[in-house]
Amino acid sequence: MDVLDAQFVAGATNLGQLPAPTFAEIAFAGRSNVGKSSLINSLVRRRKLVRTSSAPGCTRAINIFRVRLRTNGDEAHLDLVDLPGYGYAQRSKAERRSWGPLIEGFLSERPGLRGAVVILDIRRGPQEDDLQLLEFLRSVGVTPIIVATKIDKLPASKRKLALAALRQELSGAVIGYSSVTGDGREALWERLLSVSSIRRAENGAAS
Ligand SMILES: Nc1nc2c(ncn2[C@@H]2O[C@H](COP(=O)(O)OP(=O)(O)O)[C@@H](O)[C@H]2O)c(=O)[nH]1
Ligand SMILES: [Mg+2]
Repeated sequence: MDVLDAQFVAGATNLGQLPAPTFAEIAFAGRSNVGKSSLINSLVRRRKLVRTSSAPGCTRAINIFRVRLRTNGDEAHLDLVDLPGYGYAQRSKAERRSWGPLIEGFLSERPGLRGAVVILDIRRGPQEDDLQLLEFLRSVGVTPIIVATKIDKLPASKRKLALAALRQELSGAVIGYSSVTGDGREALWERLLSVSSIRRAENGAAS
């Protein structure tokens, strides 16, 4: 799997501003500062495609990035959708409430959405709002792809145990990831391609 190209397509602070979907889409969601932008940059191997920040909570828009990739000798496109971070405690309640409809509206109404990557910090595990998001995804039938990031912050001896505990707590698959070392990148791409039906389609009919 090679990323041939990745570029910003559109950003919007309300759903009506978004362009109609063109290719399969995967959403990325997580608490502010969990490492969502870094994860997208690491996936596409562009250091600065998505702005990362040490001042949390400053991305309020939905941003779409288009990736052109090659897998099994064929080219395909996939749109990665960076959703606003949630759960930033220092924001006002009113401001936090205003984000819910944007995130939930996108996840429930966007045709062509194939799955949602839910990003957790391996050191903290799921917080209440992460669990709410997972429940919401279940209720609208969007496939969750759970990623535990920043695994480089744990000593290697503790990673396996932490991942096993998370898998048990969430009763499902959890992909360990580090945007610093690239650990987990292949596993996550494999999951994204399969959820997007890109791999299956390309193995079958020519396009
Ligand atoms: N050590 C380490 N730091 C990370 C990782 N991912 C993100 N960070 C750091 O965490 C902070 C927040 O990252 P960012 O991608 O902006 O988070 P976002 O708010 O969820 O988009 C930044 O200082 C990043 O450098 C990771 O995998 N490992
Ligand atoms: Mg970000």
